[in-house]
Formats: sequence, C-alpha cells, structure tokens
Amino acid sequence: RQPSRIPQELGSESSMSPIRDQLYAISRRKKSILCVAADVESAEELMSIAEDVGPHICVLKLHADIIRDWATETPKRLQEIAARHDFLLFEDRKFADIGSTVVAQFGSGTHRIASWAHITNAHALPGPGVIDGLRQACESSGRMVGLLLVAQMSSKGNLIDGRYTESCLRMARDAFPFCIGFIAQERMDPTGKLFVMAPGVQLEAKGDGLGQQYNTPEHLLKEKGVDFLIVGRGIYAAPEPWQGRTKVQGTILEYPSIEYRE
Ligand code: 5FU
Repeated sequence: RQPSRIPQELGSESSMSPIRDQLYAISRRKKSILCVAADVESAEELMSIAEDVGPHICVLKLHADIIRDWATETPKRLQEIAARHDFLLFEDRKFADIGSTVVAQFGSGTHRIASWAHITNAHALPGPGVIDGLRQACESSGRMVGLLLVAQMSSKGNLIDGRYTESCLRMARDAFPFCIGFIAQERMDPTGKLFVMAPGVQLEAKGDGLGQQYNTPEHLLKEKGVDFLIVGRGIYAAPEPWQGRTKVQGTILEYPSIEYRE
C-alpha cells in the first residue's frame, strides 16, 4: 500500500524542521493523515479519546482551556500516551496578540503550552510579531514547537479573504522552518514545503447549527489538495451504531482508509 497524499517534498529541506519531519514520518509509518480534535471538558475524557484514537492518528488536537480539571500532570499523561501510540500533540490556541503578550501566553499561565505541545497555531492578523514572540518563547523554553498559521477558516461568514490568505502564505514562507504549515481549506503552497491541515471534516457535508461548515474527506483531499484532516465530532460524537470506545474506534477506521490506495 502506497500513501496517496502524504507530502513527499522533503528534499533538501528535510532536516530544517524536525517537527515536520517527525509528523511526516509518523504519517508514513501509520498510513494516516488524521488529526483528531478532542474537544471534551474533562482530563479523563481527553485521555480516554487519546487512548482510543491513538493507534490511528498522527496528531491529537486539543483546546487545553476547555478542560475544567487541567492539572500539572495532564500534559505529562498526554505526552506518555502520545509517545506510546506515536502521535503529536497540537494545542489549537490560535494566538492573536502582540509579540510580547504571546511570549507570556505561550510559555506561562496555567497551560504552559510551550513546555509540552509539538504543534500550535496563530492568527496572522497582528503581523510577524506574533510569530517572533512565539519563536522567542520556544527558544527560552529550549524546545522547538511547530507553528501553523490560520490562513482560512471553516466557519460560515468568517472575515478572511483572498488577500489575507495570500499575506499568510508570505508570512509563513518568511517564518519557515519555525512555521511549518497552515490551517486552511485548500492547498496553500504549491511547492508542498508548507502543509495544510483542514478542519471542518465529516463524512456527510453539513453544518453544526453554530456556523461550522463541513466538507467530506474526499472533497478536501482530492479537490482541494489538503495534506491532513482534522476531525472532531465526526469521530468522538458519531451516532449509532457505535457506542463508547467502540464508537470512536469504529468511526475512525473510515477516515485513514480514505487516504490510501493499494
Ligand atoms: F481554525 C479552525 C477552523 O477554521 N475551524 C475549526 O473547526 C479550527 N477549527 C477547530 O477544529 C475547532 O476549534 C474544533 O476544535 C475542530 C473542529 O471540530 P469538529 O467537531 O470536527 O467540528
């Protein structure tokens, strides 16, 4: 079985971004382009989803600020599960402030994201200072985190237009290899150096009544050329016939298999 869509263009740039190399290596090993969004409110639920989907995913995406009982050991437990099941941790923080503020938001506070996340993301709106601040926080913490810029959103009526998206592409190129890709709805960088993770994915394209818009995996991968899919409720809140752990496992099998051809 050959992966059909995993980015191949590592070339001479391969060693420039260890996080990106790690992500691609996991993707190849596990034959998966799946990132599961675990938007649950307790640490136990988060761990349970991480254990269930772990064997099938390359990335677990979370919003640490949703977890009501986040504790010092929560990231350690996540890191242990991530290491055991071979996936990366993506904190979907969407930083969007001036450089000096994001230094503190990234490195300090309750969540100390820079100390445990492999990947995080930011809006490009404040300008390159947001990237510089995040990079500085990484340098201070002594660990490199991969940054994704939010170049497009899946939500209805969002204010991002083509010009903004183009500016994101330029900012991301300037910030490579710290910036390794985008949150977007279509392929951004023709060279493939910067990859795209697309949220707003379900097997049936509909919405959620709060502005979320879904596309099918086929559409995003084949028509839009994205590299990785982010699936949340389509997996952990899938309807019958799956229940509990089996629900997650049963659903998840539908996603990675879409990516691969014999
Ligand atoms: F940047 C974005 C975006 O444009 N759309 C999103 O849906 C991020 N997201 C996140 O992806 C959102 O915060 C959720 O964590 C996840 C989608 O979850 P769903 O349950 O698959 O709708």
